[in-house]
Amino acid sequence: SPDIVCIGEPLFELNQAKGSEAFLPGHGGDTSNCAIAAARQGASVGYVTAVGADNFGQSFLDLWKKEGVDFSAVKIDPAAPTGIYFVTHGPEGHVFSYRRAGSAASRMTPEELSLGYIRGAKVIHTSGISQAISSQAADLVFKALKTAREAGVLVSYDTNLRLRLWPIERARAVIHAAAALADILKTSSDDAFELTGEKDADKIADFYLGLGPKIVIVTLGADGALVATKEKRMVIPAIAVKPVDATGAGDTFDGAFLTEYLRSKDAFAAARYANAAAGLATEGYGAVAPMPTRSDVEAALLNRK
Ligand code: KDG
Repeated sequence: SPDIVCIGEPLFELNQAKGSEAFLPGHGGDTSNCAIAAARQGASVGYVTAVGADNFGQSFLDLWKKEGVDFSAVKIDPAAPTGIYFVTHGPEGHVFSYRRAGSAASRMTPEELSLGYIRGAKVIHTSGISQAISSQAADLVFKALKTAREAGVLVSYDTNLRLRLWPIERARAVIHAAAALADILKTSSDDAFELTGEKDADKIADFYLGLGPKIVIVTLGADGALVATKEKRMVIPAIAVKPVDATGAGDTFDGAFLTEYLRSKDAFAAARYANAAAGLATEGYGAVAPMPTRSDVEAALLNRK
């Protein structure tokens, strides 16, 4: 298996740049974004999902091939479409409109999960979105989390709360059950406020460390990210960027963080790297197109403060 195995749903993207009538085609889906971000940093990565036997599914297969993401565990479901979403940009930032109900990925079942692929990884990464798309997808994710834990594979989980996909009560119950099985838990101050009622980043970190993860990351938008373990915590400031679209920035953080964490086992150094990668990913439209490569991130760490 690849070192990093991501699990979830890719979404074909139609993104309307500010002041434009046209929608630019692109690729999104949080866990696919994470996989591609990790591959661009040089990691060995694979993806577990299902796509339809349609043009959008094919364009993802082409993309993963080009980016070096292993898709041997991707199922093609001839009876269901690949999910799509639209991104528009308003005064509050980006807005997502989903066309994903009944998608191929939402029809994946726990029985289809290749346990060997999970057990052979160094870390698996999944999210609240991967569990929100259907109850069988949620069950598949729980099975992957338990399989990974039993095999000594690290578990990374991003809360990625999307309240258009499920009600807060269910999101909270499922995400917190999953967080209790994670080694690395990333949330944002916005997600965590909805999920826990806490506004203070240290209290949010305390809450999630209390559920079991050894590393908790709370992203703080323009204020950077708080990285917390039981022994140590640190706020990593954001780098200077000219943001146009934050879509996929958090996923870029995840992919870059996991790549660096596997190399160095230093959560603070990995978060500093990931924070720079995420900043750069906001400087262009779309989730995947503006994701930086390793040399872009290394240059930004030297030149942008
Ligand atoms: O983090 C960006 C993702 O949210 C975006 O690519 C679409 O996966 C997506 C979702 O479900 O919102």
